[in-house]
Amino acid sequence: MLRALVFDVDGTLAETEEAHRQAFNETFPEFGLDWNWDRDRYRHLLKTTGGKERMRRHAAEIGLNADDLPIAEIHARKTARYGELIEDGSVPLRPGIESLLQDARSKGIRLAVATTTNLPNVERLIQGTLGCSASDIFEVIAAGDMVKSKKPAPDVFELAVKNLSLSPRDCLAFEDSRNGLLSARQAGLPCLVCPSWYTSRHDFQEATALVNSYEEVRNIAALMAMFEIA
Ligand code: XBP
Ligand code: MG
Repeated sequence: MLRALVFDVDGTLAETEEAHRQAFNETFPEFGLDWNWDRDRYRHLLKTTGGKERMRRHAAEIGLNADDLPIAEIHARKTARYGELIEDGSVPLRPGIESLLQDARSKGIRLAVATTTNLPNVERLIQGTLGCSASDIFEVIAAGDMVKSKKPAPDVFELAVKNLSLSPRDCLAFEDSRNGLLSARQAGLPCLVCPSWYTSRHDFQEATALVNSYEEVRNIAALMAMFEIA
C-alpha cells in the first residue's frame, strides 16, 4: 500500500549540481585554493556524496592531506554561496515535480525527503521555487549530516522511514543517481529513478521503475499503476 513518497533533492527535485559546482568554485579562492572543478572533474567527484567528503576526495587525489585544510569552514562558505545562487528560484523544480507533489498531498500520500545535502539547502530550494518552507511540503526531512554514513549507505532513507513510522515497503523513493538508488534499495524501499544531467550514464539495474521525465508520473494514479505492477 503506497503511503509516502520519499524524495532525493539534488538531481531529483531540481537540477542543482551546476549551482553546487559554481558555489564550490567561487568559494575555493577565498581560502587560497586554486581549485576549479570543470564538468568532467565534477562528474567524477560526484561519485562521492556530500560536499565535505567530495572536497576531501579531491584533496587526496591531488596529493594533499585534507586534514590540513579547513574543510568545515570552506563548506560553510560554499553553503552560504549556494543559498544565494538558488534563493531567487533560478534553479527550478524539474518538470512534473510540482504537480506530483500537489497530487500526492490531495490524495493523502505523505511526503518526505532523504538527501545527502544539508538542511539549509533544502529550505532555500523550496523557498525559491514554491515560496514556502520545506516543512510546509515535507512532513519529514532527513538530511546529510543527520546520519552517520551518507549515500550509498541506507542511513538517510532509514531515518526518513523511521520518522514517518512506516514500513519501507509502503514508501516509494525517488532518485537520480546510482548512489541514491543503492541507498534506497538497501533501506528496503522500492525506487523510481529519473536520471539527471550528471547521472544519465549510471547503472540503474536495481531500479523498481525508470522514467525519462517526471511528466510521465505527474499524478498518483500513474504512479500507483507503475508501483503496483513493479
Ligand atoms: C547530492 C550531493 C550533495 C551536493 C552537495 O547527492 O552529493 O553533496 O552535491 O551538497 P544526492 P552539500 O542527490 O544523492 O543526495 O555540499 O550540502 O553536501
Ligand atoms: Mg541526487
